[in-house]
Amino acid sequence: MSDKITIAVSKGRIYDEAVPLLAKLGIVLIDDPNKSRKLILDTNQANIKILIIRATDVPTYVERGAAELGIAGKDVLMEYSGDSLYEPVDLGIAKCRMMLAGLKDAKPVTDRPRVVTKYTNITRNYFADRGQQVEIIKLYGSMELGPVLGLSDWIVDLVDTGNTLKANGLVTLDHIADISSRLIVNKAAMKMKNALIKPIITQLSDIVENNGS
Ligand code: PRT
Ligand code: MG
Repeated sequence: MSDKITIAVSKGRIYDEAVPLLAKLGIVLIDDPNKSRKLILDTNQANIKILIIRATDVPTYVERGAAELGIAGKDVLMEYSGDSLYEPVDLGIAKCRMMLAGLKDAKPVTDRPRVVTKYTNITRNYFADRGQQVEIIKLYGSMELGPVLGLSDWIVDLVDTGNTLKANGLVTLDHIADISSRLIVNKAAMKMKNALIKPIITQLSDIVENNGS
């Protein structure tokens, strides 16, 4: 059995908030992804590497065992269609809310409102639960433009400060889910490398419960 552990993380806000958490476990990055083009980063522990990939790819790498562990937003996990991942710890980082939003001075919507989003599964489930017919239009970014340019009535997107919505004349209409990042674990690795993975889970849970101290 290999004693190597690879942790998949996305660059940006998750990486920025994950680094201090990992440091509390004694896992310290040697390479800086903001200065290096390396995608597999060394840490101070010879058997632990950090993989830097796109946020939406993290569940795929972990489910298929290319990485034993990963850190992924609940939004990405809710949208992901695979179902064989363990999700043992809510890390409480990169927090935001999944919201339905629309134009501030919107006209009443038609019987089949159009919704732009990059989260088509979450949006489909949300409206199915409410028994409301909608037309879902997939976009990969700048969702806020949908209602502004008449592409859609509503958007489903993540909101943190609310500044992006406000700057585009949009208001929130409903709260769909609270979002934070989770530790995810490959199922086979959980069995095969339990001696390495279990302490990481336990320590991370303790750190999060004690509010990061
Ligand atoms: O950028 P890339 O396409 O590679 O991937 P990504 O956009 O998924 O990565 P990144 O780093 O932007 O987001 C990673 C994770 O951070 C997401 O999956 C969420 O779990 C989490 N997160 C937390 C957020 C936000 N807060 C957030 N505010 N992700 C995105 N946003 C965006 C939001 O989509 C909107 O465009 O920020 C804007 C709104 O912010 P406010 O502060 O103006 O409300
Ligand atoms: Mg982004």
